[in-house]
Amino acid sequence: MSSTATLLPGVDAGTSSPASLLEQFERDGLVRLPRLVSDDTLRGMQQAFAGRLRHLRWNNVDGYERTERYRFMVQDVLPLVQSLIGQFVGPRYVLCEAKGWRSLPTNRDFHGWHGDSWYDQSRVTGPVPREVKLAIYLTDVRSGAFQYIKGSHGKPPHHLSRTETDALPLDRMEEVLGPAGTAVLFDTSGIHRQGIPIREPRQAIFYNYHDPAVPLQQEDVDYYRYHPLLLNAAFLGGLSAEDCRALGFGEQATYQPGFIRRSEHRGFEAFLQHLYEARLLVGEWSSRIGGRALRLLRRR
Ligand SMILES: O=C(O)CCC(=O)C(=O)O
Ligand SMILES: [Fe+2]
Repeated sequence: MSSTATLLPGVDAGTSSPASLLEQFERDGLVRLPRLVSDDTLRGMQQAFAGRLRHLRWNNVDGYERTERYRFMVQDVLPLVQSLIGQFVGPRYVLCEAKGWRSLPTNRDFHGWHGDSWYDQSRVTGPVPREVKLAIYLTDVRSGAFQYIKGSHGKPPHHLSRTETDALPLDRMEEVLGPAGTAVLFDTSGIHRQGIPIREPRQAIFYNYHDPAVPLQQEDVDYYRYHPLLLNAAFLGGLSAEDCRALGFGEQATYQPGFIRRSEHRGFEAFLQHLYEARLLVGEWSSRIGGRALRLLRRR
């Protein structure tokens, strides 16, 4: 985990000082950040991500998750970045989710324009609690870019109806096209989506920061979204007290002991499990039979 200074090596004090980035973020709800990671780090992130995209997560394989047709989800990607977030979003914010996805080519607006719903809107009725995401592209993005309506943040987030979508001020839309390594920070209450058409697969990771004390909407409690981060000890050297706080060390607000996620595919999973057991059994028999045949051959 690096400090702000080392994570922002290329900040040009003239045009993108932290103060001007902050001003832009407050006004528009999003800000493109200077390149946050070195070429080597980016390559490492791309390799690690590609490794997780090789297989569906299953049994002893830690791969991707698939719950929809157009995206492969990778959970718990390493939180490599901690930078200006504290300044941007205040002292109580914690990295609450680190995940990325590979989006597949399509013309379908499968996600649609929305603000991210995450907190319990029946219990939190005052000002919209701030949540920000830091997005980093791992592939060059020439289509299917992240799109954001500038200045639309700060209102209770929801999925937009057809009528609301038709009335969107698209002249205020920022489209974040850019090479791998492009980073953008956005207030998730602002209206956004992945643009269409997506002409080539896009890989991106999204780090989510909010105050874990804010009550979550029921659907995210049921799913155990924003579970405490699962971290790799190899990367946890030399952390400052602030790094530890921002990573949620000791934070139990969202922890659910013994959590069991309800599966929507129980029958199908049971079927696959039986099939796999049958496969193991066949493997065991064939190695026994093979071993016996080999012994017989040797005796001859
Ligand atoms: O994939 C995208 O570009 C949009 C992602 C998004 O809606 C989100 O992370 O909240
Ligand atoms: Fe979103």
